[in-house]
Amino acid sequence: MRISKDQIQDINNQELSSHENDFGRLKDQLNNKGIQVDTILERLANFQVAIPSWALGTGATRFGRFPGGGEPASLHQKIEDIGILHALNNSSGAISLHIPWDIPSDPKSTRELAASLNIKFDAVNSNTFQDQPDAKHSYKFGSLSHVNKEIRAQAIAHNKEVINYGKALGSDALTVWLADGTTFPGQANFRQIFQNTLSSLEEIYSHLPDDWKVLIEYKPFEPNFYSMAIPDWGTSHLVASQLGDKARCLVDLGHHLPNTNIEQIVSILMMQGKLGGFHFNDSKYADDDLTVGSIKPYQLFLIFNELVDGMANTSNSEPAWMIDASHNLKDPMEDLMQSVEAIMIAYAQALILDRKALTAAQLNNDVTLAQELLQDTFRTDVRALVAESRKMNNAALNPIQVYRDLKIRAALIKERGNNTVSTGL
Ligand code: PSV
Ligand code: MN
Repeated sequence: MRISKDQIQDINNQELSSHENDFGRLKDQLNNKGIQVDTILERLANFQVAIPSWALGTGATRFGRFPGGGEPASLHQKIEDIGILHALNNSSGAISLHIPWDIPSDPKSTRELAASLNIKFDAVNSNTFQDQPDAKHSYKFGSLSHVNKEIRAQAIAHNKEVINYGKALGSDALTVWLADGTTFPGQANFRQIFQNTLSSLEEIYSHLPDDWKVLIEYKPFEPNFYSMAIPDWGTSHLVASQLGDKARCLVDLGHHLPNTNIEQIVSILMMQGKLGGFHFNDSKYADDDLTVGSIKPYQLFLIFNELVDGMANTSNSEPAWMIDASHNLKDPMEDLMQSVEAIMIAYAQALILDRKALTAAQLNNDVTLAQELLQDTFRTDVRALVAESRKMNNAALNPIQVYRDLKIRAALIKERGNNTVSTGL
């Protein structure tokens, strides 16, 4: 299913005068502060966040799953869903594939479909956290870190295969997230886990094309509850540094113990040129995979503040952005639109922050002024700015409203039925 620009424009027209009032007021307010609104609009319009191929279906907890209807049953249907999102918000122009949940068996037609919807292929993800039906060896006790060389070899071969799939699609990064670790003290030797993981990754690294990156994702616990092979940014950085320049760290917002200062991690990794990937979500307790910005929007803004500062003032190239959230209650498409909106708002706020004034306040140890500057920016309602950047690209002023007015979920259910199941967790 596709939606046309005309369908979007018809609904936009009903909102136009109210949007123009809101945007006009905001523009005046920003102009008065000497902010170049056009440059910001352009940066917002260029910002693309990848949608993972597993996020178009209903998620689950280990207690149950309550699917809605019309889930995409194939990779092509998933790409079509992302095409709808991208047509509506102009910011979802990339897909991140998870192998083997979504194997591109016909890369040429997959590439053609994606190109026709203006969608690029972001990082490809390997999966050695589940056993596949045809697998010779089990990953129950680890994959790249396993004590058994043959099992490590199977996991290495899988990662190389994922790189090959990515090459066929035009992707340029491999994300490795390992569930490896231990659940009980004494279960394994920490140094051996680290050394096996590193030497397996070295072999995968040697298979990377010259213009590729490997992104090393860390996570403190789950599914293992005593230790993880790559539990934190320090270990991720250690591994990435040992591997070489094509290896970078990946920050997933949900992969930190409560109250960790993620913005500081972002700042230091960017200073080292090592922040390669970013997974957005939000959480109250652990890796809750909730809608971005639904719980801690101020933290999201503070993180974006460091991202924008790092992109301007360090040699760190722009990280690969992806939403890594699960949708247990909401329509996945609506949830993804809410996440993208939260990301764009935080990004826009970070772009309008008076950075010169903040630096001056820091140099004067004016703590009060520094806080005023941050909070004044955070409390600025920039939604009309984000909407204007969409309007300039013929996308929806209000994506969720257009999605609902066009009754897209009902049309997807009509087309695909109520019982299709999307691959993923
Ligand atoms: C693991 O929790 C993770 O964040 C990794 O990025 C996986 O690829 C993804 O979630 C699976 O849903
Ligand atoms: Mn993740």
